[in-house]
Amino acid sequence: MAKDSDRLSLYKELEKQLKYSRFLHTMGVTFTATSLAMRYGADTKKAELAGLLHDCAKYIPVDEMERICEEGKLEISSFERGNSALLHSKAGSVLARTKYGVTDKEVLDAIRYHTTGRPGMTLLDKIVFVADYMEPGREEAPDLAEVRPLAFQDLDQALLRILSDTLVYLNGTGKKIDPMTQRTWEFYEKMVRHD
Ligand code: DGI
Ligand code: FE
Ligand code: FE
Repeated sequence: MAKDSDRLSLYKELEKQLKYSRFLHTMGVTFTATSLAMRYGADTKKAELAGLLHDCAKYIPVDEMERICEEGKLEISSFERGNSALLHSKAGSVLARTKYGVTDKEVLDAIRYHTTGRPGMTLLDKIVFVADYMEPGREEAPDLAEVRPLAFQDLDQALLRILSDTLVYLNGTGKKIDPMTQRTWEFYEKMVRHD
């Protein structure tokens, strides 16, 4: 994304590739991530690029997502297999590299871990993860009115709050928790409570 014209063509391409509601969500994540990057001194261009591409694989059939991950040499755990909610982030990071020409590892990792997080997230990982949850188009989560201002005050506190609420939500729906989501929560629970 060296030139402004390249960036504009990426916006146009994603508008074509995504359902309109997903494109609007993508725009929301992009400008929210960019704003958080300004607040926390992260690279705004990287935040923009990761926000734009974070859900680029969302509408690919799940067997195709698996094929993309395998081609990209990303292992699929038995938990992830067949689960598009978990695989779209991994497949998205491969497509960001192979189809959209992203070479920056930080951007690729922020896309890859945007659904589960990971222990020891980078600042960019956190920004994309938090922006995905709180962008203005999101309405589902009950705690958004608190999370949104908190994200601009204390990013780690907001991250822990989102992880905790996601676990409660997943338990409520009977969905199984991915071991990576669980490990991420444990990591930040210890870190944020004891610092
Ligand atoms: O792609 P988005 O809808 O913008 O958001 P996302 O990438 O955070 O994906 C959210 C979906 O992923 C949502 O349906 C819940 C699901 N999810 C997140 N963590 C886990 C999970 N599903 C399972 N089974 N286990 C998890 O740990
Ligand atoms: Fe996603
Ligand atoms: Fe998203």
